[in-house]
Amino acid sequence: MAVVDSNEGVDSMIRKIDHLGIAVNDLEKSVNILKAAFNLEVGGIEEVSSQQVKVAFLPVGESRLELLEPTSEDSAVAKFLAKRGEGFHHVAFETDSIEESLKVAESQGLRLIDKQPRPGAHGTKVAFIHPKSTFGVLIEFVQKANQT
Ligand code: CMX
Repeated sequence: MAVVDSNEGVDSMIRKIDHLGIAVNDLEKSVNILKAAFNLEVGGIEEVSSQQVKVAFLPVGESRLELLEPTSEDSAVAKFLAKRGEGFHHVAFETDSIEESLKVAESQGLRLIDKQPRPGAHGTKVAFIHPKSTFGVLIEFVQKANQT
């Protein structure tokens, strides 16, 4: 099997793991458990209407945990909870160019859920790659609000 080991021509940069997403049934209860057991702070709670979720971010060093509770039965996270129960939901890579990252992922044969970025929490732009093309792991690209 060929292994791609060259980034020639790739302009976008994955900066770090921005967050790990965990699907939960009860956001408040789960946040309280993480605060008490691991002495974590809550960076912010927000409803992301485009994704039909309520989320809480808990910084851990340079990265964060994102707890997700669905706000609608039709949402991706509600379906996930019904099928698999609470647990690890996605890994989010911070990129400095979400459009470029999507282009590269698609050119490498990955299945894009979002061909165009959509609004995420805290004014970010986000886009997802289907877990069936990345060994069962749902991958999110995040571009911070202050980048073009
Ligand atoms: N991680 C790994 N696998 C997942 C998954 C996840 N998070 N969610 C679903 N799957 C699996 C399903 O279990 C199913 O597997 P099997 O066929 O082996 O049973 C497969 O993916 C496809 O499932 P599906 O029924 O065809 O599709 P769904 O309707 O469940 O949708 C997905 C799956 C990934 C396309 C959808 O959840 C999606 O579009 N996700 C992106 C958006 C999102 O997740 N938003 C919430 C986060 C928002 C935020 O972070 O703010």
